Amino acid sequence: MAALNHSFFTENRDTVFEALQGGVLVAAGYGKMQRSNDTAFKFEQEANFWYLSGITHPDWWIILDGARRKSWLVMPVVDKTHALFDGSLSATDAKSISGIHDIIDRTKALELLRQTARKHRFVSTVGIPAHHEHFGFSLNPSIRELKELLERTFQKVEDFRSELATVRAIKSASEVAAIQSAINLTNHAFELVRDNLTVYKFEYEIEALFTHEFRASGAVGHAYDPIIAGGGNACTLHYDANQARLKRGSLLLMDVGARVDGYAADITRTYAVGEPTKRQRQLHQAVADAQKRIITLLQPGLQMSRYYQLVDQIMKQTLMDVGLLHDTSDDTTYRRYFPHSVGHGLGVDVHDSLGRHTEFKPGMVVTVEPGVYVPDEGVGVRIEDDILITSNGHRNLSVKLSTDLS
Ligand SMILES: [Mn+2]
Repeated sequence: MAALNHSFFTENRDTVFEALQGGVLVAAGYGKMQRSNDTAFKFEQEANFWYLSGITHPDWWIILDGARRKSWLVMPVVDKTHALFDGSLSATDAKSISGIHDIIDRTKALELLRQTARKHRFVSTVGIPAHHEHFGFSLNPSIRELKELLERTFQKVEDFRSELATVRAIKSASEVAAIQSAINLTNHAFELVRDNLTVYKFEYEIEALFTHEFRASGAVGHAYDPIIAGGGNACTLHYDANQARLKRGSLLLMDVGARVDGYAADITRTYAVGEPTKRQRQLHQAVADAQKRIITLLQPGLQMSRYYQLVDQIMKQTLMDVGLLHDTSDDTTYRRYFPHSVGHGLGVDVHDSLGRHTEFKPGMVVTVEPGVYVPDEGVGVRIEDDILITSNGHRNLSVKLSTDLS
């Protein structure tokens, strides 16, 4: 696969320089997080920092001066012991990855920030992410630490997170190519699974096959924890234990995506294990039809609020058709059988924010993933494709993978 080179990150910074309108942005990469005792979790870089730099090592910072259109990378202090165990990134390598020529240390960076503060009262940073309280997440401390340092140096620190999300929501041709590579690899693995479905006895065997296909091709692996959910397990939306025995005569929901060149795929198919029942066929067909109708709606200029209204109409009709809803104004029942959003942006993050956009625009990549979940019947169906909004409509990037039941 064609790895992204420094011109990709230079192009990203050029886009962000425009958005900065002469301002200054200072952003932190993530630090390592403890897994247990003296071991760390496998390092995963903060998405915005990666988008701007391509650096996949911990504790680096980036400084962008929008007025001078100039960038600096700030190296962390790595002592000899840590360098021996974990490796470190040399200034030369950082330069060739990022295309940034000025690599400075923390002392130099503090000096540069103090100088900058004489000309700029405001500084922008990538602030603390939204939603973490809702999910009860602990946060990587690097973002807060940099923010506190900037607050000591500048009069005002502004959060540039949503501007960056707005910029990142519109994908360049190279980003679309990376997403397409991730999708092609994921589709290939889905086809292998589908064509050998009778061979597998357990969900984990299928997870292992996806992992093997992704790693064997040189991709970093899964963009998120894969969901391999047989029968009623599909009704637990974030089921990822993937341990259960597959039962003949049940449906199998798989929500899987590879990460290639930094970008995620996010695809769901629901297949029959053995001969499907009439009811299983009916539910699967209803979701497949709804998904096709929803994809047809997508075009530039469509207001997102209008899109969600139309999706609700289609999904309520779908639930009426299969006898699960009897009154379109009964939102409680509607939400019981279709409890999640119809989709999200897709990019570096598997749930990529669409920023401040309120309508669909060319270059956006979004998922379309309606589903119907009936715990009482031990069945869940979801079908998910990844759609690029084009100048005159849309293109289904994952269309080559059939949505059929087998
Ligand atoms: Mn998704």
